[in-house]
Amino acid sequence: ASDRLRNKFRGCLVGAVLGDCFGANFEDTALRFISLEKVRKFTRERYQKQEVLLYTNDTAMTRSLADSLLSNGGFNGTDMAKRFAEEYFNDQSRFYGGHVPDVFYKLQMSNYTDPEGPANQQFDGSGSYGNGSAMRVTPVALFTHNRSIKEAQTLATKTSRITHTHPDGINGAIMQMLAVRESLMLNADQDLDVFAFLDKMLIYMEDIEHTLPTNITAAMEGMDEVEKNSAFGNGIVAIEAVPAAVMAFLCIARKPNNTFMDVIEYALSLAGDTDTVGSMAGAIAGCFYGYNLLPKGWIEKCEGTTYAFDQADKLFDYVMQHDK
Ligand code: R7I
Ligand code: MG
Ligand code: MG
Repeated sequence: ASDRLRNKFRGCLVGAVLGDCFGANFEDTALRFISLEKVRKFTRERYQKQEVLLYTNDTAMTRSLADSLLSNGGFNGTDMAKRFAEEYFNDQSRFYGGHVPDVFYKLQMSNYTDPEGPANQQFDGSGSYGNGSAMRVTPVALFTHNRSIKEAQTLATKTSRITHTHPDGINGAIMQMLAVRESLMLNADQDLDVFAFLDKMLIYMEDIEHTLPTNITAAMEGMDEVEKNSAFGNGIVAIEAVPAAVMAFLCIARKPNNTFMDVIEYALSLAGDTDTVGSMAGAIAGCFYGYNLLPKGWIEKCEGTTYAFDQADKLFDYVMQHDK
C-alpha cells in the first residue's frame, strides 16, 4: 500500500511538470480550441525531435513551494515569499503572469517582513484572481495527505495569499488542492465515479464557493451536446483555468481505456492557458494513474522531471515519518 501511495506522489508532481512543459508549446490566450489531431501531431511525434521541453513558472513555483514546506516542516510565509521571489530574480524567462512580478519586487524591497502585504495591494487592493496560486498548490495536497480537510484548506489559503489574495484566486487554489487530494484516494483500476468526485468537492467547497463544482457538474452532464470548451473558458484567471483542468481530468479518466496522455491532450485542446491547465490536469491525472503509467518518452524530454520525482519522494517520506 505504501509503494502504491509513493507511486501516486511521484505521478502527481511529475505529471504536473509534463502538463506544464507540453502545454507551454501551445499557450495562446487568443485561441478557443485546438483540434486533438493537431495536439497529437506534437505530443505523439514532433516532440521527439526536440532536445528538451522547458518548464515555465508553474513548475518553478511548485518547486519553491514544496521546498519551503519541507525545509520548514510546514508553512513559513517569509521563507516561502523569499523562495518565490528569489526564484523569479534568478530566472525571469519562465513566462510569469503580467502583474505578479510587482509582488516580488515589493517583497524583496521590504525584506520579506510582511509576506502578504504586497499581494494585498495588487489591483488597487482587491488582490489578484489569476490562476497563479492554483497552478502551484499541488504539494499542499501531498503534504497534508494525512491531515484534516480543514488543515489542508488553511495551508492552501496561506500559500495563495503570498501572491493572490482575491477570493477567486484563493478558491481556485483550494479547489485544485481538493481535486489532487481526492485523486490520491482513488484507484485507477476501478471505475472513476465522476459525480461522487464532484459531490465531495461541492461539500468541501460549500462554505467558500459552490458555483465552480456546480458548473462542472452541469458541463459533465451536457458534455456530449455542448461544445466542451465553452463550459468555463480557458483563460489565465482562476475561475476559468481550475474548473477546466478538473473537468478535463474527469471526462477523460472516467473512460477505462483512456490514459494520462489522453487527459493532457484533451486539456491542451481546450487551448488558452494550456501550460497551466495542462499542469493542473497533469497533477490530478498523474496522481490518479501513478508514475508508472506516465509516458516514459515524455518524462525523458521534459526539463525538471527528475527534480519533481525526488521531491515527491521527500514529501512522501515526510508524510510517512510525521503523520503516522
Ligand atoms: O496569476 P499569475 O501568477 O499568472 C499565472 C499565469 C499562468 O498561466 C502562468 O503559466 C503564466 O502564464 O501566468 O499572475 P497575475 O499577474 O497575478 O495574474 C495574471 C493575470 O490575470 C494578470 O496579469 C491580469 O491580466 C489578470 N488579473 C486581473 N485582471 C484584472 N483585475 C488577475 N487579477 C486581476 C484583477 O483583479
Ligand atoms: Mg506558465
Ligand atoms: Mg499559463
